Amino acid sequence: MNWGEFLCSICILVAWGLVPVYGETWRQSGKNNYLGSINAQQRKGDDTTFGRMGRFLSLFTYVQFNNQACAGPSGETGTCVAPADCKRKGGISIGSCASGYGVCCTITVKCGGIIRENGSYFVSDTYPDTYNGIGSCQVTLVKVNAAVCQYRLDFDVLNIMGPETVNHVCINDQFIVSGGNPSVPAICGRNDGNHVYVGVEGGYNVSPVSLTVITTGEPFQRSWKIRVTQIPCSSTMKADEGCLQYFTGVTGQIKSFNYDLTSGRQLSNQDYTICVRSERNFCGIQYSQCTDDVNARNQSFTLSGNSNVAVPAMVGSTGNTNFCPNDYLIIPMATNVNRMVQGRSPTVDRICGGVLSADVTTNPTTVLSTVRPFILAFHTDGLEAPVDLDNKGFCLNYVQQPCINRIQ
Ligand SMILES: [Ca+2]
Repeated sequence: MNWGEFLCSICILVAWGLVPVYGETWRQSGKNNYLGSINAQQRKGDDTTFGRMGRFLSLFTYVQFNNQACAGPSGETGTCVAPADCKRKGGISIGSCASGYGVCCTITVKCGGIIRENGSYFVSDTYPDTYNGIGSCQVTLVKVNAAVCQYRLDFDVLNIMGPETVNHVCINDQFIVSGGNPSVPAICGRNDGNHVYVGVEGGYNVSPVSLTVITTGEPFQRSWKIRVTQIPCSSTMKADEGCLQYFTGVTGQIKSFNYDLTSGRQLSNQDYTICVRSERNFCGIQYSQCTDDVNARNQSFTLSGNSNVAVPAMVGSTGNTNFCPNDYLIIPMATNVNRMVQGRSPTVDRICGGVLSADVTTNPTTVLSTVRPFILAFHTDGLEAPVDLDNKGFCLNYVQQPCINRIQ
């Protein structure tokens, strides 16, 4: 024990004895107070009055944890709380925080549990081992306070059985979110690193949101670890209304669910909106399909057609043979970058086929949209074979375009 910890220990012992007398001073709603180190301001002579005990308390102050997010050495996230609070909540310390006076507390909740702490993880009963059984594993989400408007679900790991191989429907395993808004499509397969937002009503006593993993009889080594972040209505991380996915930053990468260049299959029955926050002084956004170092031909944008052969980009909702009636990505008023203004075709909204382009072409092209807010809408129907084979969905890199540049 060093000198600071020694002082702190004495301070805690004395202070707890005073709590009944000075209770109101110690209680601050919604915060975890914990007596801690010598306060820097007070070392500078800033004397806070606590009545008769002022001089005593002027030497010490609280470390206010305030449920700040923290991270452990392996990248796991948690909440910075007093050690006793972590234990009381059934959490595990993954490191220290608040100058060593708090612990970074991570809470994992298994089947049948209730998630009521910000940053908790939903895991299988067998976690960290895989789960290979039949069943339904559900947790219920409860808001930490009335100011929470959304949950963000980060799939640190979500690896369950993929869709059947004919129509790519999730008939085996499914991850289901119920009770929130917008509705989350049934998701299956491999989704590590992806995320969704789930909106909830304001206030308390709202209808509950539950997360369910349904697993069926086929043998499969399933694993999931889903981080649940509670987002206040006033947060800059709050997604715009109706956005199932929300990306921030000037650059980023967007993938459809179960996207994997080796074994992934585009999921059927999808219908959702992806939003990218317009960063300050950015007026446009460019999308280009990701690289593919697995397949002989780039298959990072394969939405319709037989992906085992070269398929051109298809555009529009009707009018020619290469249009997109069933599965498509909507990029509002999309146009190809560097297309000559003279002779330019009208912009398109729907894109499908086997490469990303706003023209019917076999060459992948960077596509520009200047419609704000920046959104994409993804739709797939319930059929694939025999026309649509082995499509993988999409992976797009985006780059926002500054307003000072002449767009196009
Ligand atoms: Ca389809």
